[in-house]
Amino acid sequence: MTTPDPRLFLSTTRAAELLAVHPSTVKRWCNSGSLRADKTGGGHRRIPLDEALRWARREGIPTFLDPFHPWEANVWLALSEVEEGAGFRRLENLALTWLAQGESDLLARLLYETARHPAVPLTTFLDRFLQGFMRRVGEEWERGRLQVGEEHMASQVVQEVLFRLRPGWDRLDGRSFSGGGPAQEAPPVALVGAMEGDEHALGALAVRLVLEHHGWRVYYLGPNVPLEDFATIQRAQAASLVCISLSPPKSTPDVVRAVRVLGELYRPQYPYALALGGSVGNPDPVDLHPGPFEDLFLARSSEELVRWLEGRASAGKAAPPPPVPLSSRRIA
Ligand code: B12
Repeated sequence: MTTPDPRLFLSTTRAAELLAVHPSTVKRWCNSGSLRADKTGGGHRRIPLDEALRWARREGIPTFLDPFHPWEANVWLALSEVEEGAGFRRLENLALTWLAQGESDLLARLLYETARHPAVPLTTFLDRFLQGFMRRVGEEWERGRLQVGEEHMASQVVQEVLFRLRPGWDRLDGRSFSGGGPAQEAPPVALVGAMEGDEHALGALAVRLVLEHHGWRVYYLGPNVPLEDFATIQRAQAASLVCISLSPPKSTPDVVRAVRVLGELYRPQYPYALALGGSVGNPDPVDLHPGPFEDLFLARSSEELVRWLEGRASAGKAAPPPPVPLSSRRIA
């Protein structure tokens, strides 16, 4: 017989977190005998997870584990590992299992709840869990253990989750996703898209999400965006930041070309910083002229982007000029 995982026996604090009540309330329920708790050798209460969930259902208390029934314990253990700093492997395994079983709703819930978990900052979710999970989807597909359709299903689920995570996605009152209301200062504007010839969109969507969570208004241009379009729309929207995402096999030569072409199309009266990220390779500084940009930045993760933006903000970079109406835009 195997010993049950001790993490399935909750302290009053953990049970209180799960049930969204104060620990003293959990203790009161235990003392009255209505919520069953065992005692450790040291006299501390331990509430079995299944007992806590049964109690929650009986009392009509919703928990974030409800949508995963009957797999609550699997999700709980996988998230416990993340909280303990043991990484995302168990969560990835669960996500891959549900993908292979066609359980796309469970997969979406798992991604969504992980992203909202207090122990998982947004950039950690994107750079470690999401990127790692999709890397494994690619590997499983290469080994013939996942079909192309299942890889597409994973991409679709990720897109839907990245949309749901946008700040204010469900507000229908006309306020922007970046949270800037009519009474607030106009938010800085960024363009985000994937490199021309690159059909991978999730990296760019991840960058949009991070920028929106940092108060940017983002024009998301999608995958496979011609470099000229970045230049035209940057001016039309007076964007102060252009972010381009590259996925393999894109690499150093594509970075060098993007910087050169956008450098040629740059107009000093519409200054902006350029960030290229993802599969950027290791360009030789000799090949990569910094060009006329306010700043040029190469990154492999959303975490690096945030640190760079924070550095720029504290250095007090200039505010962007007012937008040019779309009708008056000209490339020359
Ligand atoms: C999903 C996927 C697809 C989907 C994309 C769907 C979609 N809507 O995006 C589709 C089916 C379209 C696709 C197509 C192809 N794919 Co594909 N794909 C993948 C897969 C499995 C996941 C990529 C992904 O979404 N990752 C998740 C995101 C969140 O991670 P990310 O992009 O790395 O972004 C993170 C960071 O890089 C960074 N970041 C990204 N961009 C930016 C930008 C900035 C500014 C900053 C700061 C940071 C940043 O932040 C993000 C968050 O951490 C990868 C496997 C892998 N190892 O990644 C293969 C993979 C990239 N694909 C591959 C291939 C071969 C192809 C195809 C050529 C297949 C074919 N024969 O048609 C085509 C290429 C089409 C084209 N012209 O681009 C190969 C590339 C191999 C290589 N070295 O060349 C891979 C590695 C799979 C493999 N193992 O073979 N693919």
